[in-house]
Amino acid sequence: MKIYANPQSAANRIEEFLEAKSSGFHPFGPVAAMISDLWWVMLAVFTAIFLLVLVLLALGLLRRRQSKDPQPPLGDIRFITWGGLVMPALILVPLLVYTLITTKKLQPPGDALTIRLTGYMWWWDVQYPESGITIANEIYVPVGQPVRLEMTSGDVIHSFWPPSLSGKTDLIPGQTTVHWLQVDQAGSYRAQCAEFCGLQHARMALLVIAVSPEEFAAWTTQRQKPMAVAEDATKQQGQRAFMNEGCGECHTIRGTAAQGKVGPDLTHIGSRSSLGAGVVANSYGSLAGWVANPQALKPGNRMPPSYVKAEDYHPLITYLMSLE
Ligand code: HEC
Ligand SMILES: [Cu+2]
Repeated sequence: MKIYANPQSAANRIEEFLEAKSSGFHPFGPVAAMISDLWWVMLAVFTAIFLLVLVLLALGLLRRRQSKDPQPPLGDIRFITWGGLVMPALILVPLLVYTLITTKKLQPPGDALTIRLTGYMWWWDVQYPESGITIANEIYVPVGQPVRLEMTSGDVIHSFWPPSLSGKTDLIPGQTTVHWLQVDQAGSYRAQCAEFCGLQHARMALLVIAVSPEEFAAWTTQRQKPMAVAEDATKQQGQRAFMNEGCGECHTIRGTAAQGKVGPDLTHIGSRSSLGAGVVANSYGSLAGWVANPQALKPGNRMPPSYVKAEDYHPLITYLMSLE
């Protein structure tokens, strides 16, 4: 896992998405492991019961009927007591206790790093209140540290689901749901919106990127800088175009007049691994394509087509890619 020094290389960003782990069968942290253990125990117990029922059914079918009585007696009361009351209680009560203990353990620990996650149609806003960083569609976390997620929604109900890190948690408008996770191994992990939320629900992905604590500290320092200084003429022209075309009505670039809150924060768009919440890997080409016609890459999304002048195109994209 690297924090990109050079935004030009699209290849490793594609890899990042392709290699992102996303299987609930391979937990990479304690929260996912607890859920997965519980699931395996339940699967084993209920498979055993299912097989037992099938055996009893087979025995019943094979056994020759003893009497010609059209209404056979209800059966032995002991069979009903044991099979209908005692056995289910012996199986279900321990499972209930196990589930309650797991649920208790799923409460976030006190010393966690807080991240605020807000779902929008169809992207994720990610804020680090302790360091004042805002990014979108990816969450950087330090390996081995509990992360407390405070989640809400800006429009409809969404659901955050990183299968190899934790279960699903709903993001509900007007409410804050709290959950936590911890990643034990550096790497990228895919998360997905798991609550149908409209046209582009399926393309509302999110990457959880786990880096070593040292890399995370470096990342934090780097992302805290407002990326405002467009040092050469091309980038300055690009920055002017951004302001003149109304992009700043919807997007924020910290340190500039662009303070819009309708779309993702673009302060560090140059280092984003993907565009459109996982639709394409971020590169000069895909960024130009996105700005020219966002509706082609992600039909129905809430960014209107832009009318950037031909001569402003290259400067605008160069400027945005330089916002590492
Ligand atoms: C009416 C509001 C609006 C305007 C105006 C607007 N955008 Fe967007 N933009 C959005 C929204 C909403 C998204 C998120 C779309 C999605 O992924 O579903 C977005 C996404 C993006 C992204 C992808 C960000 C990411 O992390 O995936 C870029 C880059 C972008 N816009 C650049 C621009 C530029 C450049 C302009 C001006 C030419 C502009 N936008 C104008 C609302 C807007
Ligand atoms: Cu959704």
